[in-house]
Order: sequence, then C-alpha cells, then structure tokens
Amino acid sequence: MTKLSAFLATFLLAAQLCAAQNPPAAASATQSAIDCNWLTVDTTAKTATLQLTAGLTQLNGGLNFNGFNDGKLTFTVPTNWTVVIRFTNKDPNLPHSVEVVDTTKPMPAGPVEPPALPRAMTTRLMQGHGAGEADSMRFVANKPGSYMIFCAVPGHGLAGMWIRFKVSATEKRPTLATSSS
Ligand SMILES: [Cu+2]
Repeated sequence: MTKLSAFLATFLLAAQLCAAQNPPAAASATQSAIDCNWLTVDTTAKTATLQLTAGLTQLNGGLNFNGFNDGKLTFTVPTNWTVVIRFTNKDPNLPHSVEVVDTTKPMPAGPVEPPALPRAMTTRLMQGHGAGEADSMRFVANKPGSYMIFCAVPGHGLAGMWIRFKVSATEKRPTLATSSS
C-alpha cells in the first residue's frame, strides 16, 4: 500500500468511527456535539491525544470542557495506553486547570494530591491557566477504572466542570462519546 492510500484508509476509518459516535441530528440541535478532531489515535504507539478546551462555549458560565459539563462527555482509553491531553483555556473570564481524579463523593472542592493516575494533571492546579493559555500532560492509563477529568480551581468541579474518563480493560481503541449524567 502506498503512503497516500494508507493515510486515506486511516482517515476514512477514523471518520467512520467518529460519525458513529456522534449523537443523532435531532439531539445535536439541543446539546453540544462532539468534534471529530478532538481525539487523535495512534494505534501503533498506543497513544490517544485529546484536545481539551476549557470554556469552549458559554455553557455553565464557561465552566465546561469542550462544551460539556456534569459528566456529559466520556473519554475512554484501553488499559496501558498513553494519554496526551492538550489543554487550552478559551474562557475569557476565569482561569482553569485539569486533573484526573477518582469518582469520589462528594466532589473535591479543589486540587487532590496526588492525581488518580501518576502525572495526570496540568501545572497550576489551584490558580489555573488564564484565557488563551495552554498546557499539556502525558501519562499512562495503567489502572482500569472510572475517573473524572475535572477542573481543580477551587469550586469549579463542584459547579459541574468535569467530564468522565474511563480506563477500560476490554475496549480495543479510544473513544469519545456523549453520556447522560
Ligand atoms: Cu475551572
């Protein structure tokens, strides 16, 4: 197979998988939709890269990731894959950060030490990153379970700034899907 056809085959496969995960047209009119470009998958390196944007929309006063709050978006990766989260804050009003924490109750009010998976956090957890700032993290999803990707700036998680993160022993490839809370 030529490089170009290999590229096209990969692209088409990704497009099909992404389309299958999107909500039906009727649903997307009333709720945020998943953008296929957010998740990039390298099956050879077993690396899933997620573009995670704080305050992408005005939903929940900007307290959202990619336009989702309260666990309505679920990012799933197979066990032992490498996860890269490229974080950007587009909220013009508030600083935000990102940390992977356990799905404990009650919701943590601020930063949790240590994160649920080693190195699964941005810098400046407490103060957050201001408008237009970016940070990224890389970690290995070495422990199956259900987690939250939450904003550790005090009060933001409690206000609904979190999505779901699952490390699955059975899934074969990463997915991004809407979920009901
Ligand atoms: Cu925040």
